[in-house]
Amino acid sequence: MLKLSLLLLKFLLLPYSTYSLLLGWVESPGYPSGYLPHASLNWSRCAPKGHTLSIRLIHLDLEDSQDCENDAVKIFSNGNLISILCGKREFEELQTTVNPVLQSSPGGCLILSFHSDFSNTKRHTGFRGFYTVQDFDECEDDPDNGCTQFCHNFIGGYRCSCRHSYHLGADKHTCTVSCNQDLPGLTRGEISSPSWPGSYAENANCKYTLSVDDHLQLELHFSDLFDVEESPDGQCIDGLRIHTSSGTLGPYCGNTPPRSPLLTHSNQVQITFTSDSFGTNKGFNLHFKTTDKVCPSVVTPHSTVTPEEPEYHQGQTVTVTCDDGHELNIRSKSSQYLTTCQSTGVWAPSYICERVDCGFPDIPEDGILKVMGSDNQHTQYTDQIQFHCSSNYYKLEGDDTYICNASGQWQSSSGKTEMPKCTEVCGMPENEPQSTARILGGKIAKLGEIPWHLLIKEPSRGGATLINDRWAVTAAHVVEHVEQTSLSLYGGLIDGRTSSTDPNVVVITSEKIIIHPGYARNVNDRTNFDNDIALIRFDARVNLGPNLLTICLPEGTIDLVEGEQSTVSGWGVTDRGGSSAVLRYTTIGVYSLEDCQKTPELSPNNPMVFTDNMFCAGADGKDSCEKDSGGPFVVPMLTGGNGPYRLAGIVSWGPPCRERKYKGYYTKVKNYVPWIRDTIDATEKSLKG
Ligand SMILES: *[C@@H]1O[C@H](CO)[C@@H](O)[C@H](O)[C@H]1NC(C)=O
Ligand SMILES: *[C@@H]1O[C@H](CO)[C@@H](O)[C@H](O)[C@H]1NC(C)=O
Ligand SMILES: [Ca+2]
Ligand SMILES: [Ca+2]
Ligand SMILES: [Ca+2]
Repeated sequence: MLKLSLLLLKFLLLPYSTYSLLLGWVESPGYPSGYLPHASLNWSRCAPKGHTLSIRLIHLDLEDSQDCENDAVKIFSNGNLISILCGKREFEELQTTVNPVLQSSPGGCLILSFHSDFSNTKRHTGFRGFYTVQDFDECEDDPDNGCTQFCHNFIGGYRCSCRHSYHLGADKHTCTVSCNQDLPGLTRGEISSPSWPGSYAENANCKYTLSVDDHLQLELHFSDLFDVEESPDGQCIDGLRIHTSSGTLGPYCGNTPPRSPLLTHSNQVQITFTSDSFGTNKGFNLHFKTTDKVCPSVVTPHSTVTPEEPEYHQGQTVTVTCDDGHELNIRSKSSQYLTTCQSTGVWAPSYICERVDCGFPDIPEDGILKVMGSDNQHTQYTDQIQFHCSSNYYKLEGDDTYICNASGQWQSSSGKTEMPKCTEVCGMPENEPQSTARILGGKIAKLGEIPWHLLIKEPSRGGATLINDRWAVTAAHVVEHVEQTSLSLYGGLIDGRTSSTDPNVVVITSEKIIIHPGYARNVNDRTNFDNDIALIRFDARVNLGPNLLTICLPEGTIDLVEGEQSTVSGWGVTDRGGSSAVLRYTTIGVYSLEDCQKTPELSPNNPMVFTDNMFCAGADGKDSCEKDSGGPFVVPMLTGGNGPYRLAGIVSWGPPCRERKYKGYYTKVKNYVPWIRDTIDATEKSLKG
C-alpha cells in the first residue's frame, strides 16, 4: 500500500513541476467510509513567497445536485471562488480538468471548504487530496518579471542578468551601458553614442559633461549621419538633449542632426542621450570646439536693441528699449537703459521689461459700480475691464469698457480716463396714478406712485424730495429751526401713521442741512420767502427701490408756461381741516405772472414780496396747503408713462387754505439747479478729502 501510494504520487507530481514538495493530505470527515449529514470542513494554507500552493484531488464522490447546492467542495484563491465540486469524478478527469486550476498565486492562499446538507439519499465516500508547494517560475510564467535581457529562475525567486558590456542597473532588472563622460577643460574633442557607428545600446542613459573657461563658449558640430529612434508621428522615442546655462535644447531624434555649428553661448554644456529597450538605430556623433563668447541679439524679451546686430562682442554697448506697454523692473519704471556685452557673453546690467499694470480701478466702495467678474485679476497692458451698475435703479454714465493702455492707465474706447459713474435713474416711477385729483380733497396716492416724496413729521410737518440716493431737497422754512443731525425723514410709505410699524418704511436720518444762503431767516417780520430752498444730506445712502426713487432736476432754461399742468403732493391740510394721515396728490396749473404778483397778505397789512425765484399755481378748488411745505411740484403731471418727471417747484407759501383762494407759491427749482449741483459736489468733495 505504501509503495503504491509513492508510485502514484510520483506519477501525479511529475507533469506539474520538476520541483514540488508534498506537504499533507486533506479529506472529507469520515473518509472513506462516507460523510454524515451536516458535516463540514474548513481548510486553508498559504504558499511561501515565490512559491505557489496546489491541491491535487485523487478521489471525489459527493451527492450530486444542481449547482452543488446540497453537498459541495468549494476552493477559493485569495478569497475568490475558483472551483465548486460535487458528484462523482473519475481519477483521470480530476487529473486533467479539475486539479490544474486548484493553484494559488505566488505567495497566495487557498481555502477549501466542504459541507453536506441534512440528508444523503445514499452513502457517498467523500473526497481526498493532497497539497503541495512548488517554486513559481517567474521567467517562464510571469511576463512582467522586468528582466530586460536574461532571466534566471530559482527556487523561491529569480534574478536578471545582462549581456557582455552591459551591467545591471540599480533596479536590478534593467541592463544599461556605462556611457557617462566627464570632460572638464577639454577645448576640442568628439562625443558619440555608445558603440558608434554600430547600433547604440538599449536602455542607455548617458551624460556627457563639457566645461571650459567662462569667457569661451562651446560650439558643437554634428556629423551628417544621425539616427535616433523616432515614432511615426514624430515623437522622440530615444532622444538627445543639450543643456546650457540658458536652457535645454531638444530632444532631438530622427535622421536630421541639430543645425551645425551649434553655438551654445555657454561654457558649460551637458549632453544627455537616452534610449528605450528596443531598436537598432545608430545614434549620433559630434565634434566640439570653443570660440569666444558673444552676446545674444536679444538682451531681454519684450524689447528692442539699438544698434541692431546678429550678435555682439565684448565691450559693445547698446540701448535696450522696452516694447510698448512694458517698463523696466526697476524703481525708475523707465523703459530704456544702456547695457554692455561682457567677456562672459552676458549683458550687464540686465533688467527685465515687464508688462505695465494699471492696477484695479479706483471705484467707490458703495458696491453700485461694479467690474464684471469682480475678482478680475487681469489688469495689465491690453487687458480690458467692463463696468456695470449692480442695481436697475441706476444707469451707467460714461463708457462701460476700459483698456489698460501702454502708459499703465485705464482708458475707455472714447479716450476717457475718468471712471464711469452709476447715477440714479430719476423721475421714472414703476407705478403711476392713472387719473388726476387734488390735495385739497385730493386723491390718495398708492405706494410707489410718488416714490420721491419723503415725509417730515417733526419739529413741523412737511415734505422733502429725494434727488439722489444721499440727498433730498425741501423748503428752507421747513428746516430752519432743525438741528443738523436730528431730522428724521420717512420714505416708502403712504400712511404717515405707520412709520414705526410698517417694515417697508425707510427711516432716514439727516447728517447735514444746508439752507440757501440767500434765505432770510428773520421770521419775526416775514415779508419774503425768497430762496426758500434747503438741501438735506443723509447719514447713509438709501437703498433705492420701487417705493423709493429719485426725481429729476429741471433741465434747460425754459420757464413754466401759464396753465402748465403739474402734480403736487403732500401730507398737509385737507379741505376737511387738519393734516392728512395719508399722502394725497392733485393736478394744478401754473398761473400767470400778473396773477402771482398780486400777492396775498399773510397777516393784515403785510403783503408778501414776489420774486423771480417763485411761481404760483393752483386750480379751482385745488391747492397745496399748510404742512405740504417742502413737497414736490412735478411736471409733467403724473398721468402714467410720461416720465421722466422733473421737480419744477417746492411748496413754499400761500394764503391760509381756509381762505379758499386756491393759489400756492412755489420755489422755482430751475433757478437753483447750479446751486444744488455745486453744493452737493462741494460737500461730497470736502467730506471725502
Ligand atoms: C466552517 O465555516 C463555516 C462558515 O464560516 C461554519 O458555518 C462551519 O461551522 C465551519 N466548520 C468547521 C468544522 O469549523
Ligand atoms: C493712456 O491714457 C492716458 C489717459 O487717457 C493718456 O494720457 C496716455 O497718452 C495714454 N497712453 C497711450 C500710450 O496711449
Ligand atoms: Ca447530502
Ligand atoms: Ca522561482
Ligand atoms: Ca530605441
